[in-house]
Amino acid sequence: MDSWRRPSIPQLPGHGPEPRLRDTATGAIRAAASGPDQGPATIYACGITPYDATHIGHAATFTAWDLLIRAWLDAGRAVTYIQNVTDVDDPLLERAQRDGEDWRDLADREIRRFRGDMVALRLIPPAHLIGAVEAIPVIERFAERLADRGSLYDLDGDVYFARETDPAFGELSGPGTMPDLGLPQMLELSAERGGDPDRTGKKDPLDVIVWRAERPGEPSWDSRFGRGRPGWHVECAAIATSHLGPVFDVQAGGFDLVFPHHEMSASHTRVAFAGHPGHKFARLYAHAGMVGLGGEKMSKSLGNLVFVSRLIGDGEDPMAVRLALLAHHYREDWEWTAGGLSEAGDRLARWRSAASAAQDGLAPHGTARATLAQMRERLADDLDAPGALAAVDQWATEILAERTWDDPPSPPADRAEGHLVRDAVDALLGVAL
Ligand code: 5CA
Ligand code: ZN
Repeated sequence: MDSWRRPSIPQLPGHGPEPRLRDTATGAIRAAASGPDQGPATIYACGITPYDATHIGHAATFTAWDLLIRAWLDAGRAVTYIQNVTDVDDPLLERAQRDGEDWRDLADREIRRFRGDMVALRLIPPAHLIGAVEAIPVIERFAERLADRGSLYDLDGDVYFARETDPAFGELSGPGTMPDLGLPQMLELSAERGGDPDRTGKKDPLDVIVWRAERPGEPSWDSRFGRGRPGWHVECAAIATSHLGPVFDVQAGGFDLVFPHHEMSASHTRVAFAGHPGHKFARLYAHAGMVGLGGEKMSKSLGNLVFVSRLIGDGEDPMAVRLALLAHHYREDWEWTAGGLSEAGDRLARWRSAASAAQDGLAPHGTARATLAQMRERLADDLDAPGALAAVDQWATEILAERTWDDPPSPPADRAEGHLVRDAVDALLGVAL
């Protein structure tokens, strides 16, 4: 499906360092991508299930990956970015049913709205935005690989993945990893997040559906597994590997996707590509904290949502919304508040005044370059956006203090200095001043 319009990205002098990121599996902070001789940096970000508008939690998570992509580009790396849209799945069908709407109309409307939100927030679009429905042939081919390796079984027409066929199951979140989930927690999370651990007849309660047989009133497609629709984890495994190959740099999503979603997609891929040499699926797993409202995780099922489109429709500056997101480290769990948004608005106004003063030459020599270096250093260190914001705050404070001088400093010797921080804020933070 169509992606969205790419924002302009100013060229900055020189390059920033290669970004480093915390890997959920090991807890280690390390280079987010393998060396440049291995080709472009590659990232697969799990996308929306389009049954409601983009809320601030989604926006915060996608903005984190946007910072990573901007840091890679600034480091001189080419980037291949893939994102999916889960445009057929239980929650979407349930919402369409509840509202008496055709599920396709609901998905199309929300995907259109999502694209608009992404453009307003100046997020770099993926090279390919891929819907589950359009990817059905790709998913079927991937599932055939699983079948060829004897890892699928039938239960009353539904096709399940036998996790016992993957000896490395748990590599992301099982015992010995940082999340260190034991079986009881895995069972609980599986039940909470779309699984069916209690269904009788399964080989293992954690086994997941790869192909769900047609149910009355549900959409379905023909396949070698019969009429039906794809499971959720195989959707992302198939889309990611069809574009990025069996090994890529970063698998990204919110923390709620660690288990079962990312564990299962990785497990599917290990089995599907058994025999392919070396490591499989993502080299690094990046997860963003959960944004809450009123003491609970913001979620479509709980209904405690702040929509990006509504904020913007109510006249909020999208750049203030973006700054409100960037005020929190991406791995933090935090609460959306009106106060946070108004502080972001104040910061934006301060930065805008400082940027015009700098353009008028009211900046002490060298401060812009030092600010750029600090921003690059902070962002390359596990996307420390609050640290980068603090560097720009300090620059703005110095410039706005200069304005009160009776005898302002002479215009910068280097004319580029006058708009350097404005360009850096744009290129690295995605905030247009
Ligand atoms: N379609 C699947 C992924 S394949 C899905 O999880 N869709 S979603 O619409 O529920 O979420 C889209 C992205 O936003 C995911 O990365 C998810 O982890 C993240 N997300 C959802 N709720 C929040 C929240 N409250 N705070 C931060 N991120 C969130
Ligand atoms: Zn996914």
